[in-house]
Amino acid sequence: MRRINGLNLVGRTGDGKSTFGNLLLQHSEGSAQMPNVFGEGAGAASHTHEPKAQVTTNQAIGSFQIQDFAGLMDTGGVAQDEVNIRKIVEFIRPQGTTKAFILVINEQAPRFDAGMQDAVKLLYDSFGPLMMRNCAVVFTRAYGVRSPQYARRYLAEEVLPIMATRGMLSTRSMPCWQVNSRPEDLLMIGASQERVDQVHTQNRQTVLEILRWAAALDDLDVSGAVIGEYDDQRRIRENDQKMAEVEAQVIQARKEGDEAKAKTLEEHALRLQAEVDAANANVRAAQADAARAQAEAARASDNGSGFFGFLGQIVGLVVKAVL
Ligand SMILES: Nc1nc2c(ncn2[C@@H]2O[C@H](COP(=O)(O)OP(=O)(O)O)[C@@H](O)[C@H]2O)c(=O)[nH]1
Ligand SMILES: [Mg+2]
Repeated sequence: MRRINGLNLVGRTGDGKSTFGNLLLQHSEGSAQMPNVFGEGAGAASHTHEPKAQVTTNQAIGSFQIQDFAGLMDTGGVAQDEVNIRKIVEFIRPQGTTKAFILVINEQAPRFDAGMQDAVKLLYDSFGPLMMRNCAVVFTRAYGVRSPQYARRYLAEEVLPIMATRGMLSTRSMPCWQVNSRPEDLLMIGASQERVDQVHTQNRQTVLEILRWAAALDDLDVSGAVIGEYDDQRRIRENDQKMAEVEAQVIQARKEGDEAKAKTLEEHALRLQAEVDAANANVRAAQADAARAQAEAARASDNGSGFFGFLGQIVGLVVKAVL
């Protein structure tokens, strides 16, 4: 199967997924000007729109398929959310693997509230814990008022700990970027053309960074994604099942005296075993990470929650290190 390298844009309606998708297309190709493929703005923000995809190739980095989806946490409510997330899962699963999920958040009104948490959790429960390793955040409408440190802190304090308490695999270091996807709008508030050009240049650098980040990721296996029903144990069972089938074929070939066929099958079995071992190790590592993150989050809320809880932990660690 041709590898698709999907970059999946998810987030709240109106936060700028489609506009950012167009920005990715515009800057990923050499100097080519891509038309705006993804419908932007109020009319296009309808909560029922179908997934849209567009391939883009950067000679140095690779080919990616930008995939734009209807908004999470839509005005259509929880039921519409489920419909939309089902569409995301059904669209991506047949692709076999995917590259990355990009959670798009409007920097001017960043809210990781209960509805958004539910939506992200549903995605997580559909694609599995490894999804979080292929996940990043892009803050849109970043007008330069909030620093990159602010963005990272927002993630570390407001998003990742909540993910952990909601049982999602969490790290303190999810990559994030800031963009202003509509630099021309700055002219309307009196910015100079020079400033606009600067933002274009920054956007281009950011887009290339994101593509490089995505290119370096391991593919995420999505072939077993079912909405809300990701099941590690089932995946491990399925892998073991595949192995058992090939081993049975080897035995059968030996019985039939077909040593050449048995050898070929055995080589196949060895390759498969390596794949299965790697997949299982990944799943177990993700489970261990999730358990650790949960325990950490529980400790943090014992120590007083949020930033100061986190600070307390760091102080605790430093004290331990000194002792
Ligand atoms: N100035 C500015 N406007 C943006 C930015 N991102 C999105 N918008 C505007 O916000 C509105 C919603 O964006 P859209 O991409 O349709 O959001 P979606 O529903 O998440 O796909 C549109 O009018 C965009 O022009 C940004 O980075 N800067
Ligand atoms: Mg849109």
